[in-house]
Amino acid sequence: MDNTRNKKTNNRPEAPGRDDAAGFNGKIINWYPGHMAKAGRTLEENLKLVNVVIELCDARLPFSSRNPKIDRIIGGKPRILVFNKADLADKAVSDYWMSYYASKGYTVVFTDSRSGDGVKKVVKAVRDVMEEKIQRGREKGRIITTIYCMVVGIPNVGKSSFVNRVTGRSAAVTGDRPGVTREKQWLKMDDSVYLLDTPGLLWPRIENQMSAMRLAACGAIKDEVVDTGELAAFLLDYIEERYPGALKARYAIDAAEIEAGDELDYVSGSILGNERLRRGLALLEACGRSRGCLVKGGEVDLTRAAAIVLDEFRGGKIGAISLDHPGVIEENERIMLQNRENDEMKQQKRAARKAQYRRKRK
Ligand SMILES: Nc1nc2c(ncn2[C@@H]2O[C@H](COP(=O)(O)OP(=O)(O)OP(=O)(O)O)[C@@H](O)[C@H]2O)c(=O)[nH]1
Ligand SMILES: [Mg+2]
Repeated sequence: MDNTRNKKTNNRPEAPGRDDAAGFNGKIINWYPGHMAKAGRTLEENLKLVNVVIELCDARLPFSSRNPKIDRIIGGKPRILVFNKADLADKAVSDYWMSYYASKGYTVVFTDSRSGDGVKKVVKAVRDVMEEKIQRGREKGRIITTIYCMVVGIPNVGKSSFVNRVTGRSAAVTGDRPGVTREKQWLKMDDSVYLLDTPGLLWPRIENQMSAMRLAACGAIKDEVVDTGELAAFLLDYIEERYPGALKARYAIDAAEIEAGDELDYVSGSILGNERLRRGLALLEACGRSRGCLVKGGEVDLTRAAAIVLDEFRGGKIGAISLDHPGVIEENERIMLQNRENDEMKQQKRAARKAQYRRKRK
């Protein structure tokens, strides 16, 4: 992005590369690189070896950090929905999502893999969801003595931290267990519950650009492929709206006194819409000024300011903040409908162009 605001320029950030981009700025491309396809195949193989799936999500994003195709991927296997990084999320919003998913029949646990909070509850939940199956097996004379699980989740939700924490970094267990011959290792969660040492990587909900923004804000999408200025503007506008006072406490800025600029020189076509973008950029400029991110002429270096804000948000320094508020499901439906309509329109236009071309050639 251009470093300063209020300066007319077409010097937009370079368009992200074709197969490794999330974009924003009105353009979304296929984010996931080729290795995701391989990861998907490995995941499928590993899923065959386990009885229970631990779906690890980000507690700040109980909707956006879930894989949209997860049900199809794991099929009918028992699953525990674990929301990690609960220490960084707003407790009241987490409670909402807890009831929401519980009402849909999910077993839900919130964890903090850094302190270990809630982690033991996951082991108990795994036993509980298997109880019925074990009982049914017993009735048929089949004794199930060991439960095998695996963790699946999108990038950066804390899969490795969770695996380490829940197994107490126990030594990998080898022996007569499924997968061992294929060089897979099982870690002990307790005497009869084992966890595959390598978590499965899933892709997040990127078709929805608002979810993609939230994911990027939490670090699940690399900064290199998004516009960090637009991202920080989104985040600050959201925080000011939902957590009034948080920015004042952290950056000593008074949102009421900050005037949004008239000019929007860049990121036109942002999903945020001009009004939110203007407000967010004005807040970003104020945060940058307050932190001394200035360039010659006293203008604020927005790229530096954005890096500070994003880093502090991710580290929980602005407060315990949830980005998926209860309205995101309806918002998602609206966006997906809009996406479908746009796709249809594109197809119609393409078909019309083809027909015209054919007519001309005749
Ligand atoms: N505050 C907080 N930070 C966490 C928690 N769990 C993990 N982290 C941090 O989040 C970052 C990512 O954690 P990882 O365990 O590497 O996540 P991952 O899902 O294995 O990441 P990839 O393998 O890159 O997909 C690290 O900086 C962790 O310290 C948590 O519960 N709370
Ligand atoms: Mg990892």
